[in-house]
Amino acid sequence: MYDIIGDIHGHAKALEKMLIKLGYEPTEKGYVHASRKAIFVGDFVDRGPEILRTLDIVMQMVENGSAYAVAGNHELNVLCYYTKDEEGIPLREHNLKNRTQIKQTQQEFSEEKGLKKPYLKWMRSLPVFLEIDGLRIVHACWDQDAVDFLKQSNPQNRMSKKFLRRIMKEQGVEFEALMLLLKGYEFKLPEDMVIKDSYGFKRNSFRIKWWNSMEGESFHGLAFGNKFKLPTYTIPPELYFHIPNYKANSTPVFFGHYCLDGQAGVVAPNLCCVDACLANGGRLATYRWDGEQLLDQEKLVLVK
Ligand SMILES: [Mn+2]
Repeated sequence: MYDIIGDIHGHAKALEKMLIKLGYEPTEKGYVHASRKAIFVGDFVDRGPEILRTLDIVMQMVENGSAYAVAGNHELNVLCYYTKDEEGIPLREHNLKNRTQIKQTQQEFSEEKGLKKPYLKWMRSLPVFLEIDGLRIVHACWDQDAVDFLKQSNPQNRMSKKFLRRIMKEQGVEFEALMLLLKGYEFKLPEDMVIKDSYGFKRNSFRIKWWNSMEGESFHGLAFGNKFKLPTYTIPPELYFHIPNYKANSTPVFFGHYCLDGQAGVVAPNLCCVDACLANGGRLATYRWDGEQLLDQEKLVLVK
């Protein structure tokens, strides 16, 4: 059975503490459990103090069959930052905001010449989504239409250079589908409203929970957990947009990304967010899954 582990963002110590707590043993082939496998929901890089050590632990587990992993939006960003288009221009602009976001990762990569190449290669090998033994895993949002579209357009289900160059150039349906799975839905604020993200950069959109309806929510409530100063009045219905409902009888989905802190875990009987916001002073979360279709909050394990 599977242990689904949330966003790590370079916190290798918390990861090792979690693996030990779950009964994985350090061996020559990395962490191994006698009867279970780990599944990582992505976002290994950026922010934390030991990004390469985090990657080493996860990569070794994946390579030796002790774990699966999917890509997060931070892996996507790192890949686009270091991948150039046909004209030699990086797929992700090297502006202040993007340079700030990648800072820790870049610092660790630059400690030694040639260090980043194998890590980038591994990130390009990560599946965008995973369906396995009655489970679905994606970094941010399981949207069936987006999954079906990507299965057709990108059957290898990896973020190859060719795939990234194509979607970044076209900025079309395929790009939108990938963004939906790795970043989820974003709410675009009216022109006169601006917020700051956790890095202090101004934004006019923010992530919203795809498993909840917008009806009756305030701007403040919708921007859950963020330190944004947003009005507490109810969002006018003309600003709602439709988010497809994930059916209650569909396969359980595990995802990270939302930095839910104390709210992490089972958000619907078949939906579980395992990101308890380790990167921003929260904890690392894992759901221990034993095949159940109705998820149980008691099966969430947390470490500081
Ligand atoms: Mn994320």
